[in-house]
Amino acid sequence: MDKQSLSKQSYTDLMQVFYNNLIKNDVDEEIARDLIEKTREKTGENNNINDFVSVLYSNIAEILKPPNTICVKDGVKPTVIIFAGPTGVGKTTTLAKIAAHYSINHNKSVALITADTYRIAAVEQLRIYADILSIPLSVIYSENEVKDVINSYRDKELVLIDTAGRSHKNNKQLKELKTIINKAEADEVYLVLSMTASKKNFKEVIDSYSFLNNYKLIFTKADEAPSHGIILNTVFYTKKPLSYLTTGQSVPDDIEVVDIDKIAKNLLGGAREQRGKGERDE
Ligand SMILES: Nc1nc2c(ncn2[C@@H]2O[C@H](COP(=O)(O)OP(=O)(O)OP(=O)(O)O)[C@@H](O)[C@H]2O)c(=O)[nH]1
Ligand SMILES: [Mg+2]
Repeated sequence: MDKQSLSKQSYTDLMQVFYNNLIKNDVDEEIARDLIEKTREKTGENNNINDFVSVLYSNIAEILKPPNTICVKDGVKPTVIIFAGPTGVGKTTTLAKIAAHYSINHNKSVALITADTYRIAAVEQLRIYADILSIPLSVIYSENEVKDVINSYRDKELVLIDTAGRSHKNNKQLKELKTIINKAEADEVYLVLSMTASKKNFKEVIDSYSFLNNYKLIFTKADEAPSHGIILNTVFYTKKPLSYLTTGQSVPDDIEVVDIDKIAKNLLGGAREQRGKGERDE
């Protein structure tokens, strides 16, 4: 038996340790069981710690899949992107971060549209970012205006549309969102979800957006989240691609493309607490 090999009992203990870690990281029990079982089947009687960990890692990475981010089309028409999601998750802040990234780092011509006229301060919030970036912002008051406003930005390369936060329990609001998304004929739709959302109602939230055929996932508030389980759970149930992760309130810095390797390793680890950015080792 080589150094890394384990007795049958130790192998069972090893599976239990990793199962417990997944659960501590808020991975759904069903997914955690499935992952451990698949890993056991693949590693078979070869009771080797390294094999077990690397197969489990691959099984997690296989669910997460490589990230799929904004693709700005070459051509005459602007790429139109729409952001949707529950209230207060960080849609507007994330849109501002992305607008800054494309306008400053990629030198793209960007325009913003907001359909959020529900909250008095919502338009003002976006107007401040538009002014700082010197990019235009249009406000739409009815779903019927969206196509005309998009057409007025024919000279732009990227048009980002913000929508009002919708309660997953409010069917009327969700219906309005559906109409806007249909009328906008956006190239890409992003569903923005907070990593601090309760594990209890996340399926309900996801189900309420099942009217969207095609969307990508953005996760916010990684800096405040207790674990990364919600990311794995959401991808597992929706089968939608991950895109960006936001890590704080600061515009434009606190956003990154999802790092699958980091998430998979995090899910395998036992530490529940995530450290804030200011607490990182230098
Ligand atoms: N800690 C943390 N806070 C964030 C992050 N992203 C956004 N926020 C904060 O979350 C709060 C809500 O952000 P908004 O961008 O207004 O959220 P929203 O989804 O547009 O909200 P509604 O339009 O009202 O539905 C603000 O205080 C943001 O600064 C993040 O990654 N981490
Ligand atoms: Mg908003």
